[in-house]
Amino acid sequence: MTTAETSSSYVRPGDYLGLCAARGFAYVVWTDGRGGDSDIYFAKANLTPPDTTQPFIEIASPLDGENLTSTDVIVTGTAVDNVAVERVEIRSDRLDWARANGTSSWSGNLSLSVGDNTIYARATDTAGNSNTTSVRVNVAIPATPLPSWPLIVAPSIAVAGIVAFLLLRRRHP
Ligand SMILES: [Ca+2]
Repeated sequence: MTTAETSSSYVRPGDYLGLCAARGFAYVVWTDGRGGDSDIYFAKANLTPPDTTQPFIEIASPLDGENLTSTDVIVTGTAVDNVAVERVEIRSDRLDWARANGTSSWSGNLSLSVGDNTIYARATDTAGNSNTTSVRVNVAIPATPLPSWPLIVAPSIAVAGIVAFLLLRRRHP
């Protein structure tokens, strides 16, 4: 704290001269208020270094580039932080953020649209740092298959048979 020692003539009571976050201490320096050759006092307090490291988050499912056959999807993943993950939120590119269940291991439901979708997941730590990741997926709903030919042909033959039977009865009562 050479700054405090060399600037004593400018120090006023209550002056706050230094925050040495790297050392984990705050230094508060003040005089006795009488002017002149006032003494300088140092107060040292333990500080928790601020958490400026953003969390890491990963989407495990669905995979990036995956082709889905339903608009309803369960999104799962993991998140980790140097201190603690406070919350995980997910959204698609057409929806607002919604809270996922869990933090270090999380999951949530999303309703997607047919076509291309981007799924985002955001982790926020207890200091407010956040990090977002995303995957792109495509949703294509399979077309309803046509009934197989026996289901079409068999009733047609049956109807034709009944009609023929009725016509023959009318000609030969
Ligand atoms: Ca952090």
